[in-house]
Amino acid sequence: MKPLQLFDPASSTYTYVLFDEATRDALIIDPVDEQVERDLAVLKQHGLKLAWTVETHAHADHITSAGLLAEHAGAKTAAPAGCGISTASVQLKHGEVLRFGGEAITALHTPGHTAGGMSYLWKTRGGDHVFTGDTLLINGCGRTDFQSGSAADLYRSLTEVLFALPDATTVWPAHDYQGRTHSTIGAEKAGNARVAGKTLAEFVATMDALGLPKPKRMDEAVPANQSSGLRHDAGAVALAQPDAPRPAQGYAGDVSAQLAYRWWQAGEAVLVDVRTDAEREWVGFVPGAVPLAWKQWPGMAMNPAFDAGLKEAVPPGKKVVLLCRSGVRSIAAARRATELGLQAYNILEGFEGDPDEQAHRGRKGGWRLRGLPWRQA
Ligand SMILES: N[C@@H](CCC(=O)N[C@@H](CS)C(=O)NCC(=O)O)C(=O)O
Ligand SMILES: [Fe+2]
Repeated sequence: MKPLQLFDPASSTYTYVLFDEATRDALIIDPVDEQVERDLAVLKQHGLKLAWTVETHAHADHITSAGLLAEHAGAKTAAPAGCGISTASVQLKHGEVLRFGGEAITALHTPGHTAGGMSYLWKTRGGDHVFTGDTLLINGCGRTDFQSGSAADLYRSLTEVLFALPDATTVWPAHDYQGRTHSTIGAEKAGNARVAGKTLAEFVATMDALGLPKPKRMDEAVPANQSSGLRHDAGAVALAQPDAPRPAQGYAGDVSAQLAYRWWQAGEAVLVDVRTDAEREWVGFVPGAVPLAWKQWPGMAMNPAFDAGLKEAVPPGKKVVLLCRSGVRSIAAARRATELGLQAYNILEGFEGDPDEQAHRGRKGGWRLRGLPWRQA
């Protein structure tokens, strides 16, 4: 098995899709926000279900699409525990394993480029692969002059952790600026210009003398990546702090699932489910909700299909209550519905699949509201 290797030319970033050939469960390493549509298309083309998004570190040069992929593909987010990525649902420690179908990767703490950075080892029948982030690049390595970087730590990560792997292990870096795609541990150990045959002191002197300019997007990218790429979404911030005042929030308000349920039962409100068709299909349908996907991809200002569908679904005089999985898209959609003249509410916290149904995911099982026995037989 080999990973699918995808490239973002703007930042020279490699994104990797790993999957189990039998179950089609997949994991994506270092996805880039501008490439989210491409990545969703790749998943679809290969018939994959995205189980995890994984970061090697909090990147300084581009913004992750982890949060978007969690929303659009139902993935869970994982990141190294020491990277300050507080929104990731799994905070990985050294030696921990992430499973996707019958496959698994193991987290290896490889600090130096950043203090929390990790590499991931994927052992397959066809050979071993290591995803080295910016710890080990092809004939190079990540810089150590920002984000708690340390040349001495990087030297130890390279020589004691990565170079301790078998020589035949394929190396898949997070970047290459010269069009190279992969290498091996054996080749890097023997010939890497920065570290091969160098003492710690020589390596530190080389790194200290690099004098590279700061990445162009660093000030924007690091904080964004520490919230899985969702920092511009006021909804995500509001949900993280539900009691914070929200001036000019742009819609009628947040309601509990219970209140929404009562309005819906009484015929006062139309319930609109803004998740994608694929998500509904995979995670489950919400009984009584009108399906109307809200697309919130980068650069997408207009959503004409949503506008038209909403006007058709909501008769005059009725409220509209919007729901999604985590409550991010439903807030954006509620703002849009308000602009269209509707009295629009957001369901706080969104919906989650019924835990009893988890074993049967993909079977169009019923959903339930958090804390409410609202199920479809
Ligand atoms: N020119 C790039 C910056 C590239 C850069 O600094 N890359 C980091 C990885 S985030 C690095 O470690 N580069 C190592 C090197 O260029 O040797 C930008 O503005 O984004
Ligand atoms: Fe980096």
